Amino acid sequence: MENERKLEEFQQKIDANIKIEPKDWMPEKYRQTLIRQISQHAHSEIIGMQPEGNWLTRAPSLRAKKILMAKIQDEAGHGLYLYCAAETLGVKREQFLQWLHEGKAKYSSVFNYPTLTWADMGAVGWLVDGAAIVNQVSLQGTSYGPYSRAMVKICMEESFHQRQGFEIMVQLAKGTEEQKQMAQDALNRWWWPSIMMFGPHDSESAHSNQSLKWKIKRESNDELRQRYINKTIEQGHHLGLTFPDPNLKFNEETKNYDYSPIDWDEFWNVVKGNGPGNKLRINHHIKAHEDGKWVREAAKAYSKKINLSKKIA
Ligand code: BYC
Repeated sequence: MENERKLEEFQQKIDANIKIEPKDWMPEKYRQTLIRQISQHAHSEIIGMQPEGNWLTRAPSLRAKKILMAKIQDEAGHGLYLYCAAETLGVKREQFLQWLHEGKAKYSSVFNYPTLTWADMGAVGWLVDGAAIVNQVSLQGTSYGPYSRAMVKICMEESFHQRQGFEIMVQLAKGTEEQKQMAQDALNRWWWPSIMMFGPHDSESAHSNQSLKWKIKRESNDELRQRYINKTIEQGHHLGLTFPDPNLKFNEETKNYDYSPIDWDEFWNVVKGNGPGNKLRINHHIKAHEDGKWVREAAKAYSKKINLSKKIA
């Protein structure tokens, strides 16, 4: 009875758009869902640095290199805010990383594709960050306070990232025939993976119903996917590029773009660890984590020393 009353009060708070804070009572399933989603979101930001890091040493100008470096640093910062938000739910960062390394935690499927040319830096910024923004603007309204506040800061930086990518696409699309081809090829390869970022269709989404009821998610996978498609098509037309989907058509009745069926076999294959870059990404993360062990130990030893000297003083 006591639990039922608490659950009812909890739902009333959610319905009244009152944020849930770390010390508030929450159903265990709400906590577990947030732990899963926020930590996966953090892992996506961190693993997402790898495909772009691949081009840092080969950026075509000092300007392009500085901008790309700043963007990648921002992604690291986003990962750190999100790990902090997830830690408020009672799980340590080391645990999150262990789940990632053991394959128990996911990260966005899109980061398992390779970045083959400089145009991919444009397509990742334009499409991948563009998709991420649509999802994250919606998540600013999530019911868990620390996650919502992290999203507000992250979204400000993401809009700069999307523009960085679009600028590269504009330069290439308006450049030589060969550069235009590079831009087209990058769009062809990143279009479908960016659409898959929003997750399975609503009818197949295991967590959506409960997450929408608890306002962890504010809009469904399909609603966000459609918004992303509608806005991105217009931008692609501005670039003079074509989308790799013959069925992409504006539907006067629904005021949305219709699109071809998504290849869910490909999506689940990548999610299950068999995409072109899954092993590379995880192995690289494990190595970087092991290489950084001495830094973490030194930082801990230093903070112990500081605390000790404070006690003595
Ligand atoms: N990839 O019931 P569903 C960035 C999984 S990074 C892999 O709909 P949910 C950037 C899902 O986890 C921004 N797995 O789940 C960084 C679940 O499996 P589990 C990344 C996926 O959670 C660097 C199962 O499928 N953004 O911006 O209600 C450079 C069933 O799905 C994916 C976020 O992480 C996927 N794409 O909804 C550039 C956003 N989709 O966990 C850019 C935060 C689904 O039961 N996350 N799955 O084993 C979310 O908004 C939600 O978690 C999702 C999925 C919409 C992704």
